[in-house]
Amino acid sequence: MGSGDIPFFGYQLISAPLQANDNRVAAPVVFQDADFKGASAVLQEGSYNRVPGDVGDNAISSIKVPLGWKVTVFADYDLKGASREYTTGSGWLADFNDTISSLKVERI
Ligand SMILES: [Ca+2]
Repeated sequence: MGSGDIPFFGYQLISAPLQANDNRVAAPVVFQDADFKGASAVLQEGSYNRVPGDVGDNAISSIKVPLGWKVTVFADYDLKGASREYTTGSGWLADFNDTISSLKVERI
């Protein structure tokens, strides 16, 4: 059984490849590398004046955002600087790659 397969009362649910905006994730997740790889941190609702967990400052390269959530990313600490809103995930943050220093997470 692969790591993405979920045993469920004797049945085995074979998971499809995760999509960028995957509502099977319960909360937004940020990743250090593109395509949802590398160190990651699950986000709760609220404001993060620094990037949480092991991902690090100026390191986020991809993000998953489930339906019903919005993640606003900021280039500087304390929710300052250039910002962008994500209501769907992205496997590559392009010009925001390795620039994020703080985040705001909301239910919408
Ligand atoms: Ca990175």
